[in-house]
Amino acid sequence: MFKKILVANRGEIALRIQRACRELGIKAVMVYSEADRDAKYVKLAEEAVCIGPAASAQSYLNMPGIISAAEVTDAEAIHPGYGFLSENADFAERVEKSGFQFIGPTPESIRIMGDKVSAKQAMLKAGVPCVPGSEGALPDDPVQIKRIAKTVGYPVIIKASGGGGGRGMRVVHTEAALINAVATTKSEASAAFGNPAVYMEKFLQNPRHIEIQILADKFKNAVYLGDRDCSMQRRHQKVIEEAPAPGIPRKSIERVGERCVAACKKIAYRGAGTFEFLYEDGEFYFIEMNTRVQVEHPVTEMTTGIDIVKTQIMVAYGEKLPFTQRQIETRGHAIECRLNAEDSYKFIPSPGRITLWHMPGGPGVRVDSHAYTNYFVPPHYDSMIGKLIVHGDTREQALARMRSALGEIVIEGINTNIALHRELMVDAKFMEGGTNIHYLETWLADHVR
Ligand code: MV4
Repeated sequence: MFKKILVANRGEIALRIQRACRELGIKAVMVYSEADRDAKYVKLAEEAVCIGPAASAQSYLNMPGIISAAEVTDAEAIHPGYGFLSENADFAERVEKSGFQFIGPTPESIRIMGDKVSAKQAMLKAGVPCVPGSEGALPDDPVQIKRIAKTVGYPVIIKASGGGGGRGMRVVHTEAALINAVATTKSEASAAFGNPAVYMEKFLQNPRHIEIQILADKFKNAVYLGDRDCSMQRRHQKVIEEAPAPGIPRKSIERVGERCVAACKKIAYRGAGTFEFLYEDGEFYFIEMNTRVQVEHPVTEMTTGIDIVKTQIMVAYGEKLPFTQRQIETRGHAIECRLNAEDSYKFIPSPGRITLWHMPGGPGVRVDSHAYTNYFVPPHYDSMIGKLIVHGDTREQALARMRSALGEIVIEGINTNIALHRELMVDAKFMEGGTNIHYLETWLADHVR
């Protein structure tokens, strides 16, 4: 096994990776910005290297700085976490060219999935169901664009090939608006992603966001670890995630899971990955693949008992997956609430000193956070300061445990979204299960003056 891994990230995921390393007997080298100098996981680390000032562009996105840190500390591999450089194919390539193992898929896989047109083409070819739409990027000819839209049927959505995660999209309801919408999306895409290519899909009006977690090794073994429902979101930021997705027949999940596994084998995918789907009227439609460990991975760890981060490290080293699909069983229900340093209803970020941090416990309760009493939440990064995850035998038990756990939480000194979570856990529609991607935003519009 690796003797030393460099963790190229911050916050709760840096701590999560450090814990996986410790369990595997691997030394973790942490890199940190000047704003994260006092982070506990930096003090707890075997080694830590300051890679620059607070601004991400000069620290957590500084490729030469991170690779130099790996060189001076004799690390053998680099774990990118999520966000920052985790889905940057050029970084993965530079890491490997410098002689380190990138803990993630190959640069080629990252590149294919980063380009949404090539990702969709690869998935279509591998038998994964996709949203009906243009075959590849849209042509320039307006007559042809109109013909494609007519075939797909309005409303359609124009998406930037270089986009993803909700960036660079435009819904079009009529032919009259089509050509202008395509032109605007193209010029925005060109400016934002350096790639003007756009594609078209049928616009699904009320879907749920369901994703499939997969793990694959370097020997074309791949498994799926079940599904997650991430429909509770606001402005493309997930707020609550759960596993399994309530009300979806297990047979449907098995079918789509098997398609994802087949696709992984076909493209020789390795590492952890997530297939994102829209789910509407009983059908799955692939939209994007994420080639990193995700924020919400713990709900899957809780229902499968599999340590996703440890497995990422093991397969990156070259070990075979230690389980087959038949050995994977999901048990019970898990829910995750993202804990954000922000106003519960206005969503204004609330960095600053946490004067009291009291976390819940008890059966089936997990807290993934780097925060503590007296921790200073820096203003330079994402507002997520931790995650509260609960597991129960049933969704009802998980909900009860989440309510109880949220009741025990005390965070003083900053504003948080705990009050929002407390309200959502007693919301009749959420308790019923199966709310769509618009539910939370509609709820907020009705509940917040
Ligand atoms: C869509 C869609 C409806 N129809 N595609 C937004 C994020 C990006 N991953 C894809 N997104 C969407 N694609 C078609 N054909 C609606 C969304 C969408 C969405 C998807 C998942 C989670 C939240 C969302 C919020 C708004 C729109």
